[in-house]
Amino acid sequence: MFDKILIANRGEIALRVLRACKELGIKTVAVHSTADADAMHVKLADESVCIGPPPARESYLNIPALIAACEITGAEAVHPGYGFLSENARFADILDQHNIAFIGPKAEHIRMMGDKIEAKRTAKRLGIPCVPGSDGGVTNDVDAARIAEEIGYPVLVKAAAGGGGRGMKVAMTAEDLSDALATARAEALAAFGDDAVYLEKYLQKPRHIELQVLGDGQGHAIHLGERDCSLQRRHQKVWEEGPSPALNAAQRSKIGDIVAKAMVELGYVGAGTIEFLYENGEFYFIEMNTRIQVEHPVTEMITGIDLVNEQIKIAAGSPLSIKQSDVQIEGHAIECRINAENAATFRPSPGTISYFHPPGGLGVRVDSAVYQGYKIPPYYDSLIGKLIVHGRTRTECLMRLRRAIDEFVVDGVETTLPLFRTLVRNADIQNGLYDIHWLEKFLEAGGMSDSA
Ligand code: MV4
Repeated sequence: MFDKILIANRGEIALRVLRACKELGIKTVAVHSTADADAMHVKLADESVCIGPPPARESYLNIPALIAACEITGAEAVHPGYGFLSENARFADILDQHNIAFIGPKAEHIRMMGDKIEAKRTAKRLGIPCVPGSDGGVTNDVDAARIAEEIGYPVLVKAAAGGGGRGMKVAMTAEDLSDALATARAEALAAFGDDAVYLEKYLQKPRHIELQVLGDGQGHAIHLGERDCSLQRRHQKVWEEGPSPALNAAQRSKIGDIVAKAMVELGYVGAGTIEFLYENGEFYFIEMNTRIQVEHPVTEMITGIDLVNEQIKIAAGSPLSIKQSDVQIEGHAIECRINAENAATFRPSPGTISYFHPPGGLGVRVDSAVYQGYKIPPYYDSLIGKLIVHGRTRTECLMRLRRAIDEFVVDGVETTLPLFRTLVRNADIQNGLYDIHWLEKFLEAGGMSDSA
């Protein structure tokens, strides 16, 4: 096992990783920008290193500074958290060249899944059901038009280097296709420096359902059920829950077995998430994330498995200690992302937290790195914390969530808590009847206009 881990991140995920290290008896090194000298992850770590000025590019994304911090402190491994360098294959390669372990998958798999065309080709080869579409990229309008006719309109043009919704354009009919291709290509080139695009059948009312997996690269891989992340705004998830209100145990086990077998065949190492669109009872692979995700606590609450602890043990070379039959989905969990933003307009509200009172009690978990008197720096994301609630049933979970939200007090900055107070009382949400467009439609219809 590692003796010392450097945590290449900030905020609540840095604390989350730190807690897993403490439980394993591993020493921790925090890194921080000059804007984060007062951050909680710095206070709680055994050691800390300042790695640069506030802009992430010069600190949390500064690979030479991170390598130097490892060498100065003698850290043997780096946990990247999510965001920043967590899906940077070059960073994984450079750590390897310095004999420092990357707590994550092989660089080759990060690279493969970062290219959405390659990811889809791999998924298809491994027997994972995919959205009907072009076999690889489309290079000219004539081929694209022929493929679009085959799959049927509407079609979606997607950037190979994309993900998270950037560089996507819908063509409702053949007349729209050439514009959609040109716009998607231009956006992809500007955003990613790569204009490769591919085509998919456009699914109009899917849910976003993702499966958590763990692999050890030693012949074992398991799935840990799904999270339903359909409630999002501008590709930012807002509310995540598991199990999905749309699935039953047989459906879960069928798709779960497919992805677990695929991960064995791939030799996947560590934690990963296979993202699907789900419509009319069918799963369609869209992407794979090769990191721990923001919403991982949903899975932890319904399985009782500490995913970060598993990531660390796997990176240290241990074979998976959990068999598929050990994974039992128990009860229901919901996570709300509490951001320092106006709950109706989503305008960021940085500033000082003058009062902070998180909720508690049975089945209530708050993953946060803020404290009373903490000044939220304007340089990074606006996540104040995550409220995760577990209940024996979805109904109990919703009751408990309603109570926990009402108990949560954050003063000094605006937060998205009022949004959750509204959502948890909404009939569609209570009935689990929502798709990926539900929240944006609800907001456009003035669902939060009283709070604006
Ligand atoms: C789609 C789709 C409909 N059909 N693909 C958006 C982000 C990227 N990860 C994939 N995305 C989508 N891909 C096909 N073939 C609709 C979306 C999409 C979406 C997906 C998940 C969650 C929220 C979304 C919001 C808008 C569009």
